[in-house]
Amino acid sequence: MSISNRKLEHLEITLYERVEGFTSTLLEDVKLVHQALPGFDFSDVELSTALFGKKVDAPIVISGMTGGSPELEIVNRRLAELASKFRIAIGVGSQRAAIEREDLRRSFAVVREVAKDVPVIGNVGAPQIAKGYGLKELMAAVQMIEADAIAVHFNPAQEVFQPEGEPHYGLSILDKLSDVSKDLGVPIILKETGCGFSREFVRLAKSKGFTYFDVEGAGGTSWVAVEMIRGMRRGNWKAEAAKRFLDWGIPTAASIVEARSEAPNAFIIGSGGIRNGLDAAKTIALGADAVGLALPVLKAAESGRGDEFFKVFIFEMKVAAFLSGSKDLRQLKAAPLVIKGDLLNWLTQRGIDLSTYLKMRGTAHERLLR
Ligand code: IPR
Repeated sequence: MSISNRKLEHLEITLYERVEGFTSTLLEDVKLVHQALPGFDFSDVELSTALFGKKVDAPIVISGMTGGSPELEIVNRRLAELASKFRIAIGVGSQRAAIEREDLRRSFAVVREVAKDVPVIGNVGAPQIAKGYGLKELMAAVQMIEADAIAVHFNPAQEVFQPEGEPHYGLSILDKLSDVSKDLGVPIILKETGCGFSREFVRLAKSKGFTYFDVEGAGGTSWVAVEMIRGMRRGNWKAEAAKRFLDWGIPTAASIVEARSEAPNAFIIGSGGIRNGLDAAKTIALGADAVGLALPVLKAAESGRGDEFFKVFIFEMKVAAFLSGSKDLRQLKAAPLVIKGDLLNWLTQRGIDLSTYLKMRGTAHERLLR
């Protein structure tokens, strides 16, 4: 099957089949502590910040989803219109198809055409780095959309169940990327795809100089489910095994803490199952600098409810900030939190001391907020 047809099938499956709800983000185990006297008016809450050198009205990224087939240009156009209107960042789906076939570039380039003044994030897969992509291909991806940063997606769980998958995940990937990053001119964001980054991964990546992470933990779209469905349609034997891995991965809330505890000064995007503005506020308070979300935006945009979606989402974020006594993002990053249940259990077993962690989170990000 061509890459283009796979892109169309991915979009159709994520829109119309069940691909989420197999496990939790564990954000329900995070409680922001209510403050009866916030100390300012609701209208004073300010969420604006800078991401990748550009001002945004809120620390929100429409995560990279699609592109790579002519039919997908309209989908990316709708997403870009939302990014532009709400002045938030936007990513594109894997650009591999268009790096390999120039005629597919428009389906990505439309994002920059429409979202002129907001951060736009490119995207290529780590297996392609393992198989030979280098500076030339990453430059092509950056130039295609005048990207402000490029995400390299790590998707071993998806590739291993993908009927035509390429689970190439040797350690050399990070070394090659680290080399490329010296001449690329834009930051490289290491991005998981629904299974989260562990503290071991972040420690290793940090030792090689990486400072941007998009954790995309478990609790949102399962790409194992997407490939299971594709496998079932083709009678592929791996589909049966995929059923056992539908809830695989590090829950988003746990992954944020794992990442931040290893990299206090990194720029961390919290993503994976963020479905409303309260989730988003908790994500920031837990240690993320920005939040990423995909499927709910896609569904809202495709049904003409994108404006309404972001209006409510940003309102909810502001309400959570107001009621936790946080006038801006700096205060939200240090807002009092109670962590309970499975998340507390997870962090304890992973050797993360919560009182030490809660004291260190929310410091020293400003350097990277350029
Ligand atoms: P490629 O890079 O091969 O086009 O990506 P894919 O089809 O294996 O998966 C893309 C979806 C991921 C990024 C969640």
